[in-house]
Amino acid sequence: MRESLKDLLKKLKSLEIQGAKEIAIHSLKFLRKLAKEKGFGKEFNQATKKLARARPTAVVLHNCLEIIKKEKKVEAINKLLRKLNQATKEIAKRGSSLIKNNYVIMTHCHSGEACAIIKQAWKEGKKIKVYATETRPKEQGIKTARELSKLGINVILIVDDAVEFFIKDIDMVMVGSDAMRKEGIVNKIGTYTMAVVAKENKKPFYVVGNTLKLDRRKKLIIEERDPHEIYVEHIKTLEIRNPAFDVTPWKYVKRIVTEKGVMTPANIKKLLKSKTLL
Ligand code: RUB
Repeated sequence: MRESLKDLLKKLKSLEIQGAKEIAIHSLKFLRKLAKEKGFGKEFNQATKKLARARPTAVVLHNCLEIIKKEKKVEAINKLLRKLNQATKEIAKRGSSLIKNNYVIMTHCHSGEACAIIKQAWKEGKKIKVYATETRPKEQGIKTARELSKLGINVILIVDDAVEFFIKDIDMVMVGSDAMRKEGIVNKIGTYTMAVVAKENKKPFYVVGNTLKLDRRKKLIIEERDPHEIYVEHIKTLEIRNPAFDVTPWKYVKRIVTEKGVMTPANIKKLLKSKTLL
C-alpha cells in the first residue's frame, strides 16, 4: 500500500527523514507511486506543492519537481532517483581522494553525502577520526556519530559550542549542503560559525553537494522551525527563534565536492549562471 501523503509530510517535518538528498528521494518515491496510480493531474500537483513546502530550504526536491513538471513521465522520476544515487557514489570517490591517512575530520549535522565520503575513505583503509557536532536543537549529529562509529570509525561527539575547543586537533572540515547559491553555501545552522572558526585556525573547509543542489531561485528561503524544539515554557516577554539553516559566504569555502568533480567556488558560481538543471 502507498504511504499516505500525510504520513510522509509528518516524517519530513519531524526530521525522521532529513538531509536534502533523502528529502528528495523519499518524496520522489512517493510521487512515482502516485503518478503510476493516478497520473500527473490535480492530485499529483497538490502533493508536489505540499512536499516542496515541507522543507523549503533544501533545493534538490524543488529542482527535481521543475524537471518532472516539464516531462510529466514516470521515467523522469526514475532518472532523477538514479541520478541522485549515482551522484553519491561519485561524490564518495572524489571526496575520499581529499582525505589522507590519519586525517581528523570535523563535520556538522547529518549529511548523507558527507557521510558517504567519510565511509568511502574508511573503506579504502584510511585511518581516520571524526569530530561530529551534536547539532542543536534536534541532534542530527548524533545520527552521524552513530552511523560512523558503528562502522568502527573513531568518532568524537561534541556539543556545537565545542567547535573552537577542538578545531586545532583537526585536518579538515567536511559538511553537506542544502543549497548552493550565489550568496554561498546554505547548510544547517552553525555551519557558518564552523567555517569562520576553521578559517581563523587555517583549517580547510570543504562542502559536499550534488549539482541538483545548485539553487537558482531568486529568493533565499531559510526555514524557521517550531520554537518548542528549543524551549517550551511560555513567558510573555520571551521570544524564541529557531532558524534551521545559515549561509556561509564563499570566501570561507576551499572546495566543493560534486559528482562532476571537486570544484572551486568560482566553478560553482559559473554553474549557477547556466540554466540547465542537470
Ligand atoms: C540537514 C543538513 C545536511 C544537508 C545535506 O539538515 O543540513 O547537511 O541537508 O544533507 P536537516 P545530504 O537535518 O534539517 O534536514 O548530504 O544528506 O543531502
